[in-house]
Amino acid sequence: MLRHFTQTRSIHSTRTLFNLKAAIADAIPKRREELLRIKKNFSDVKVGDITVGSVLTGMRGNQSMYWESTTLDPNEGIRFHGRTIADCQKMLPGAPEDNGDGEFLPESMLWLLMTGEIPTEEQSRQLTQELAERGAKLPSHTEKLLTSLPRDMHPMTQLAIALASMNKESIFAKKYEEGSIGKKDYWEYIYEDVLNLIAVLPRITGKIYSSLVNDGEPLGHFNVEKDWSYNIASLLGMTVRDSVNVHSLTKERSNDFVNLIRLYCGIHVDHEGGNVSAHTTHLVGSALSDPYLSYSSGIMGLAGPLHGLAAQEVVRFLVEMENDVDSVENVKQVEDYLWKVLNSNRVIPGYGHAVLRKPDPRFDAMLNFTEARPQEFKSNAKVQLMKNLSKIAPRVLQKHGKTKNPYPNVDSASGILFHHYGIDQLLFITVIFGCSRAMGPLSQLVWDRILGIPIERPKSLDLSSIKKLCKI
Ligand code: CMX
Repeated sequence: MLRHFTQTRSIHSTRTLFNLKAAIADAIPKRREELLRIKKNFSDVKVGDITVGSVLTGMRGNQSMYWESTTLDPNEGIRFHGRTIADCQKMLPGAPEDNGDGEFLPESMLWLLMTGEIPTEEQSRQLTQELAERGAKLPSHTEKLLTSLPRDMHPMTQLAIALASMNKESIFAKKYEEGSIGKKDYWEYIYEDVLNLIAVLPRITGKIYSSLVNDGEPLGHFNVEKDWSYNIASLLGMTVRDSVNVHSLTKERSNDFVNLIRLYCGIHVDHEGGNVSAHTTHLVGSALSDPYLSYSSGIMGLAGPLHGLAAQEVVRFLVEMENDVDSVENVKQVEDYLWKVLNSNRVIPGYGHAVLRKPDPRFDAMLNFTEARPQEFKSNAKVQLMKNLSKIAPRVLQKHGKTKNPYPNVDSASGILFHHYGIDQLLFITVIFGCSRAMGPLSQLVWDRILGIPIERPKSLDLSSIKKLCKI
């Protein structure tokens, strides 16, 4: 179902601050004081025991990172400052032109991540406008660099390179080099970089996509009056106004695509701190590398097939499976295909999770998007296969007996929905994930500097230390 609109107001703040930076500044004294008090009085409280098993299995269950905005419950899924996806769909403001019928704006989510508060309509609009103003121009050196990259370079590599190149624009790096700022002020410059980085992502994304499909010629233009997701859609050539409308979408289908981007980007922003892209951004940022370098590193992690690239792999998988089976309704043939993959010691992309132990609520949200538009999706065999698979694959994976979570994760559905509307460049799909994921880890980076979280430096163990601990 589409979003049920609820008029909201800031739940903690008694006064309304329309500017995000001012709202963050307002929240700082209380948060700093709280954390300082906890550090001073409770530093000896035990969080848990780290086992040799945890050391040897990618630090599973090792609770050792502070993360402000999101927590992941193995059974319930993600919460954004305590709110579920369904809460966010009810409470976060959407685009004014949707009159309460569309998805919430990722900008509204960004406000929630950064402040812990549900933004009012006005606050959300203000942030949309601020991002549009900041994102109107891509630095010319980054634009030239992107133009010069080989067309067949993976789009995620192009995204990482573009972001790293913007380190030249970093206000934080400049101020730090000048020696003109003290620790307490770092966050203000990190914030400026973070907002500038998020703002320019639609442009980078559009540029990478146009290189892939249109010889680098723009497919649309950036409209400063419109929201961040709309501009992503336009620059992909998917809107009726502001773009060449590559697939001749009707107004309604184009609006649906814009809302798909809003939904997708709104719920992919963060998945607490331990996932590879978020953790990498936080780790690199802890060395005071600026947000461009930090998030460029996060993107390189997101580009791994066990993480974000699974979205691309799922589409490839569905395309291949559809060709292999007589009918996507043929359960026996689908099962046989899955066994063939498992028996050749490969993973089924889009299934399993390091933390979740139930179906991913983000997957359900993407599925709901299709259920709300039955006519749109009913004749797409790949979308039907994706849905059938979500019932068949858990049974097969359970029988296989290795995977701790046999259920679909978010990557199961997302790519194939973009593909449905015409984004058929498989390698490109994860770039849209990269747009969304910026919001969570980079909000954390702002708070890391506000709270003075130090450089991250866990202790490693060599084999002889482990043997000694095990008394071997
Ligand atoms: N298909 C086949 N085997 C799988 C599997 C899957 N989808 N998921 C896990 N397994 C296997 C693991 O490879 C592991 O095998 P070994 O013991 O031989 O090493 C075993 O089951 C146990 O793994 P686990 O503890 O259940 O899962 P992990 O925490 O190690 O890994 C994840 C989690 C996501 C990497 C894994 O489930 C996977 O590879 N899934 C497929 C790729 C994917 O969809 N990734 C996207 C995740 C979401 C995201 O980050 O975007």
